[in-house]
Amino acid sequence: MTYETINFELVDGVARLTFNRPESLNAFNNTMIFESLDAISRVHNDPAARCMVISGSGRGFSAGQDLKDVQSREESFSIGEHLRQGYNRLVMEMVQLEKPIIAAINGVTAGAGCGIALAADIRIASHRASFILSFSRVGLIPDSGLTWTLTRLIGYARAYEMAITAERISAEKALAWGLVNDVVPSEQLMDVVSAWSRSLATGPTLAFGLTKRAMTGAASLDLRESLEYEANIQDIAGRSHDFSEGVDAFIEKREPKYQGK
Ligand code: T3D
Repeated sequence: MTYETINFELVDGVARLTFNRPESLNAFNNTMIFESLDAISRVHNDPAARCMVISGSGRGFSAGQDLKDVQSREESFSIGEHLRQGYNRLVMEMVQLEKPIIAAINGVTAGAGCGIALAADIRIASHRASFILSFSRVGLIPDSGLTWTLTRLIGYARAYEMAITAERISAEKALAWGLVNDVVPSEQLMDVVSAWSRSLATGPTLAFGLTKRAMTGAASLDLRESLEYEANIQDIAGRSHDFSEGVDAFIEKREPKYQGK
């Protein structure tokens, strides 16, 4: 499938999705939402894809919902239904993708763009990146999973502050608050992300995916239930090629050759 609003490629186990509407700082129109969903489903279905990188072209990561599209909506338009059919599916597909997703946050990210960035597993930000919960500026509440992801990452007080002030949070503050894993000079961003993605794409992909399942699932479990959930999931990891390869490589004092299964 050729795409209008995103670039997508799969090279050496790394799937790269780049939002490509730079004239609007990669604001989401419906086409970009559905093309992104299609790209994620390709990553899900292709065993050759072992890691995913999401980024934006130009100076933005994503400015959230395209507000020019909002102006042309009919009166009967349901934002709730738009969320259910679009952003909600995108966030769930990202969280349920059992392969690591890195958000390479190249610039400003606002509104639903923040939701997409926070649905990734690892966030590496350029020093030029910033985060704005711009919803309240247009009279909305945070969506795209942010009431869940943001409060868990940085706590209620900071999340609520970000939501009601809609102030721009710098990359440095985002790092201090635990919103991103690292901040690097903008000219080094893609090199740093490539090093991460190469390493993840040659790692034990099944275990990386099961770790995501276990940690996401644990959010709604108590300790006893989490222990049982871990035991069940570890049973799956314990039957993998990569587990026996990892153990053999350790005993034989050599680098493991993981197949991701
Ligand atoms: O509707 C539903 O389905 C519900 C879902 C809601 C989810 C949401 O995401 S709601 C929040 C929507 N997003 C925003 O409110 C952010 C709007 N953008 C901004 O506040 C600013 O652009 C930024 C703070 C992100 C960046 O500011 P700055 O000064 O660096 O750039 P700029 O000059 O404002 O923008 C550059 C261009 O991008 C500009 O176009 P122009 O004038 O050069 O032709 C601007 O209009 C365009 N742009 C930026 N954001 C959007 C956008 N165009 C459409 N939609 C946008 N969201």
